[in-house]
Amino acid sequence: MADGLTLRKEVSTLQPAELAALRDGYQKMMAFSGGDNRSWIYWAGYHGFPNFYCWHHGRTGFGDQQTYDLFLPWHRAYLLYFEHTVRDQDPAASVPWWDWTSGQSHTSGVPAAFSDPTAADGSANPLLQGPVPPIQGDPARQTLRFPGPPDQLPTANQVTALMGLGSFVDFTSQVQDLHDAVHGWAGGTDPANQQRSGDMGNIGTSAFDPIFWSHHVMIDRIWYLWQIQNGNDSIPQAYLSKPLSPFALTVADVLDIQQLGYEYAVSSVSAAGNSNA
Ligand SMILES: [Cu+2]
Repeated sequence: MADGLTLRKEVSTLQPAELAALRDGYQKMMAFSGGDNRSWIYWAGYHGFPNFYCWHHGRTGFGDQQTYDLFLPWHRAYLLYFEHTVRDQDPAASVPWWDWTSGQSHTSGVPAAFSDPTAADGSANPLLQGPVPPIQGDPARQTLRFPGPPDQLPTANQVTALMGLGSFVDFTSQVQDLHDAVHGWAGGTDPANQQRSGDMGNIGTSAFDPIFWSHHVMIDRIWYLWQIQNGNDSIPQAYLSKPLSPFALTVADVLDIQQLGYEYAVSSVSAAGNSNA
């Protein structure tokens, strides 16, 4: 783009060349071995196994007995670094959001971009599955999904209701509940083996599934739309200086997405029926 911002789009609106660039970037990351800081396994390993840096719901730990919920800012920083890594492999790629409120998602479930076994050129689709390293004696493997019924995904009305929450603390809690529901929906349980569940439902391995990133871009975009409507004044003061480890950013550093170098496309497929420009 002319202004140098990376434009994130809804996955079903990607042009063939944009989808090919995304697949190329992911494929190249997946080809590096796990110890390489350009690899899929390396980046997914910040969220869950083996490093577990991710934030979900409130917790203490800053030495002041206060509960903090850094879910939204932490994942914004994480997506930013991940997207830089993807773009190092293919500069034409950006990480799209998956609008799980869309009519298409409520009819077909997981978007074809993520569920097709092959890419346009007939090669294996790197958005279908991601590599998981050996964990506790289990061998290396690929991620699995057992998605639920499409009409059980959260609705646009549920997202619209969140926009009316004036308090950041309320908003972050309730948007996480929708986020949790989509993780559980996409992971699901193997109908042929009730003991086996999909990775999206498991904090330890969800980030190895390529759809994780587009689910979190959807959440990040909902936060961005909420920020346009509600501003940042309700974020508790004590949050602002908190570090988003292991990233060299604080909460205050990630409040302005344009300053971070990216922007969301205005889309007809828009959560909350909101267009933002
Ligand atoms: Cu998540």
